[in-house]
Amino acid sequence: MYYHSPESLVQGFMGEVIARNPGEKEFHQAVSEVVGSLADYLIVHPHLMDRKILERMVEPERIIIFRVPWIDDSGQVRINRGFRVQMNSAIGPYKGGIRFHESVNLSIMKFLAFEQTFKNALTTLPMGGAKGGSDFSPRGKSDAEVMKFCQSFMTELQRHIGKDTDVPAGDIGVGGREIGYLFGQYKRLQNEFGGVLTGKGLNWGGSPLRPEATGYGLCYFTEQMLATRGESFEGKVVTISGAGNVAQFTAEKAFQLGAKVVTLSDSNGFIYDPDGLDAEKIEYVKELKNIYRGRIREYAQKYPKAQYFPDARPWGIPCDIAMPCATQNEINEAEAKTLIANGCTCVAEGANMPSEPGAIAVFQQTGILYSPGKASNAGGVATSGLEMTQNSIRLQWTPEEVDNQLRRIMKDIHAACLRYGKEADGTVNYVKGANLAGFIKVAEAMMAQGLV
Ligand code: NDP
Ligand code: 2IT
Repeated sequence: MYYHSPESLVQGFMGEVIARNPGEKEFHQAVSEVVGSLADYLIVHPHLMDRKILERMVEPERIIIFRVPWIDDSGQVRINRGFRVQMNSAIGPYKGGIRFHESVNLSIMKFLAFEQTFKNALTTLPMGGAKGGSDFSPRGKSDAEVMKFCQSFMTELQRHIGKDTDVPAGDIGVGGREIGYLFGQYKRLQNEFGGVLTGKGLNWGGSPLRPEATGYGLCYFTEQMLATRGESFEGKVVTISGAGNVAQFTAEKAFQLGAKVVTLSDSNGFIYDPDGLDAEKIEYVKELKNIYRGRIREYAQKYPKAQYFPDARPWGIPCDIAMPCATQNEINEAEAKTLIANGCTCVAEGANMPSEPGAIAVFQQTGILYSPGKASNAGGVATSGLEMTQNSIRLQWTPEEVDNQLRRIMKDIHAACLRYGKEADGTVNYVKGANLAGFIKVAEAMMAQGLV
């Protein structure tokens, strides 16, 4: 298919994607954002279109969908659906997290696997793209139920993964506890102790700083963005959504870098603490969420100066920097306008695709610093890549060594965004920069490897 203009390319290509993948709205959204960034480049590189590189990139190499039967504590039979989308292995083994959440469906799995392919290419490490998960939610389940579910899930998944084939990790609803149960079952079935999952415990093959890595990396990337305008975290008011892995360590690093973090949230509401979260309060949140598996509203009971807002998101609270760290499509166009009207000058995404297209347009039109998740949250999977390296050489590095590598990687990703995303007027389009840099690396590998 020959396209005369970038606009006709986007329209024609998206028409085909939508017709071929009906109803997969999150997948359409993720592809549309990428294709929009690539169109100018593709028009002047027609050989990539001739070889249908883009068509191949939106067609997963393999999708596995499977039944996950288990028995709950009351003796009832439960059936969930398991997924693994192995999107692209051009630059390394499939790599990407596993999400356990009631909303999980094929569209969400495909959007996440697609994003992961570009993100992993940006990390500078050799990792392909994948994502998996289930419509099972660990929330409200006992440890025994979570273990039984994980064992059943892995009983099927183990056939399709391996340390040099596909290496899953955590995501929403999958943290250290779930990775432990999944790893135990894999090891038992395969009789092999290896780096088949990342996010493992420190004394059984895990990497120092993997739990911290996504949030810390997000802050290192944001520091780089702020530095382009001669600014830093020092004295800035930061709003964060989510209260899970990414949100907790984003809050911790932002606080360490001198910011005042005033919000956290979960799917029921958000807390606003006008005094800001300090080290002790962040420790409390970690304990509340990771050990007691409580709700964020309990924060306002523990710290009465904080207010809890049920059924609301934190974007109405005035801030300098907003860091969405919960889930996809959690900032809409109206919320983006409110953020800007209240003086926000930087939005750095910790979650995957947290901003709706209308919100992204607002950020870009007003010229604030805005980074897409696939660039700014790549520190998590990058540190997973470092965990794979440590597993391969059977060594464990120190936290300082891993932190230095993480800082270096986030700097390199930022530099790649500048290289490919700098506009004529000197501003940086981080969406374009990240998409183009990731695309070129994967496309070149695909071209070199022939039609596979
Ligand atoms: P967690 O499960 O640890 O925490 C998720 C948090 O987001 C919880 O506070 C949860 O609240 C909230 N949340 C989840 N779904 C929704 C929803 N539909 N609406 C509102 N709030 C919601 O997950 P992570 O912190 O690991 O992941 C957060 C985001 O970061 C995701 O987009 C993930 O894909 C992305 N990410 C994660 C990485 C990692 O290394 N873990 C790496 C890169 C990106 P509740 O308890 O109410 O569900
Ligand atoms: O979205 C992501 O990058 C993750 N959930 C982390 C994936 C990984 O393999 O560490």
